[in-house]
Amino acid sequence: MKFKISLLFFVITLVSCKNQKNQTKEKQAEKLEVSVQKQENNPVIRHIRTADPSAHVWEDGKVWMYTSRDAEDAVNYNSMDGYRAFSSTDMVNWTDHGEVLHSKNIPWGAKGWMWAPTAIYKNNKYYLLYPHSVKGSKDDMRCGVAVSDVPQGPFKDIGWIKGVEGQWLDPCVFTDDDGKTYLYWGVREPKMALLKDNLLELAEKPRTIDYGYKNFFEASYMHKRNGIYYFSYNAGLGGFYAMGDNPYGPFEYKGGLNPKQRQDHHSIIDYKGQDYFFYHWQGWNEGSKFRRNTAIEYLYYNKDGTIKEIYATKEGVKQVQ
Ligand code: FUB
Repeated sequence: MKFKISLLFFVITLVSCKNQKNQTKEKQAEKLEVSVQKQENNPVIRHIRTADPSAHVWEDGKVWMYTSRDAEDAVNYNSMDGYRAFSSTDMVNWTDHGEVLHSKNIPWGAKGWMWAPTAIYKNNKYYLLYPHSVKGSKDDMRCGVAVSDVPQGPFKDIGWIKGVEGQWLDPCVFTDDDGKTYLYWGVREPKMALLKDNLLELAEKPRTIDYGYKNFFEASYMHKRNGIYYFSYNAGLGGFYAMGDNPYGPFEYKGGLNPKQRQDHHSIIDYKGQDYFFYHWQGWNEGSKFRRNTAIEYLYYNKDGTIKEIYATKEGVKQVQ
């Protein structure tokens, strides 16, 4: 009898232990799921502050991103100095290739004032184009050009684009399927022109872009998908866009792209069949308008080619396998 009771007690203990184990496993699984759902991938670069991301998928199949740099103690944009290159194959883990161009290596340039860069692969070389102030002046901003044989730099300055000296802000270069490269730029009034292949001269007189509205402020961007040309920009209070059927326009205004972002300076790529939106935001670790961080969101098109509005998230995008 004594033996039977002990055996019963042993079985009950065994069953309850098993139940407890199962419950713990379930709880652990639940926790894992919650932490997977809540994974915060934005901002994508955290060891330094980066802004104005110019993203590209180059010939090596990797995603490359060139950014400007915000100082940790910045209280204005004058102290922005030195562009950086980052690469990734999965959109979440980024290799920092370090500084690729600094104002001290630009013979004509002032210290600091290294604003939003853009990049292009042409003539079997990699180029950075960047708005930068001339030595001794802050108003005389030009569009510098620097070149490298490899995407990770360093880039060597080769001068500025002739014929458009003066107020320069935020160049964007776009190469169409026929190999022609266009330059977009401007503040308050967007401008564009065909570039010569040396990238140092315009091939025609600049034109003002007709985008069907009047809210342009800065950060012109051009990309093309399925024969549609998308001209996008920041209005100072959000990102907006317009669509057209050629690189010159006129473009038809379509409204918000990233409409709640005070300033975003975006770029757009397709990587492995998914579209991504790169931009900067201020919402992380005591960020401010001078202490910005690069972030990424998914971008989705509607059937008619228009773009679904994008909003900044902490989750960002998931790792590509
Ligand atoms: O990063 C400096 C300036 O702020 C850029 O040139 C603008 O696009 C804005 O992001």
